[in-house]
Amino acid sequence: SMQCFPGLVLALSLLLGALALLQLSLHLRVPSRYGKHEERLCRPRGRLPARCAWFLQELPSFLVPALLLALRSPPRLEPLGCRLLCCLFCWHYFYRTFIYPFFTRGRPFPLQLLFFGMLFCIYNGFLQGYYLIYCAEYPNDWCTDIRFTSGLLLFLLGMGINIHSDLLLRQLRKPGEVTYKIPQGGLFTYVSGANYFGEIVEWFGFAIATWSLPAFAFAFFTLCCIGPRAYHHHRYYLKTFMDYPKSRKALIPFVF
Ligand code: NDX
Repeated sequence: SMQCFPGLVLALSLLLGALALLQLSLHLRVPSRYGKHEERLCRPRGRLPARCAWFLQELPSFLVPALLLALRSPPRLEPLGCRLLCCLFCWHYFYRTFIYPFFTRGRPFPLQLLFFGMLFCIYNGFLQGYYLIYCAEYPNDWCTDIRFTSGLLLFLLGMGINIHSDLLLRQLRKPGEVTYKIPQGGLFTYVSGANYFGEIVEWFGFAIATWSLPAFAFAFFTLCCIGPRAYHHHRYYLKTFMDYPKSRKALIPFVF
């Protein structure tokens, strides 16, 4: 059976951190070309309907850790690390893979980005899963540790904000519509990137609750990936809608 190679975890986490910096340097000025930041809309080739695309892209993030768990010798859910993986990471990606895509009303998604997105999800699913199953060790009273309780709270809060904001965005369109409107309600009252804010809070919560390098690397990647994207959404709205609420910030309520 598999065992823990701390060097592998360290190397993969550092590489994830490096990918985060690469992502930041590539997309700080120019947003990733999907959704509202894609110029050539009338090129149907090289795209997949949003539903298939998000399903396929996010599936490995659920499947890889779930497979790693299934391959583990029983009792599979005995160590706390495995339970954390199962309940937090796989729970989020269950939502993102099996629920979110089936309700999305997004535009068709570019195949090329889908390919890299899938690779990313395989990589990250393996890293988080491998670490929590084979490497993580927690003291018996971890569940009452302030890092665990506060991290879990942040995770749940972030997930709630993320799911609620995704729902508000979806309700802006009727089925088949592809136009953009001003998001209203929930945290959108304060920021343009409410769904991104929730997702970032969620993964920093996960990092604090698991107190692990791979999880901090992933939280950092999320910040570098969708933080700038929230800013680009914000600029898009200001440019497009004359009546866009002036007090609304890009990502962090009242701050930025
Ligand atoms: N997928 C994470 N980099 C990404 C896909 C692309 O889950 O090679 C990161 C994720 C990947 C990226 C992923 C990683 C980096 C990649 C990149 C491609 C290239 C890049 C691989 C994996 C790369 C290097 C070189 C470094 C390796 O038509 P539409 O789609 O715009 O409709 C939208 C609609 N909507 C509106 N409708 C009406 N009126 C409005 N005003 C509207 N505004 C939006 O709402 C969508 O249907 C929907 C949501 O849109 P949007 O733009 O707000 O969110 P979106 O970016 O689509 O994300 C959806 C959810 C969201 O909850 C977000 O938090 C989460 O997924 N997410 C997204 C991206 C990354 C991520 C989470 C994470 O890092 N944890």
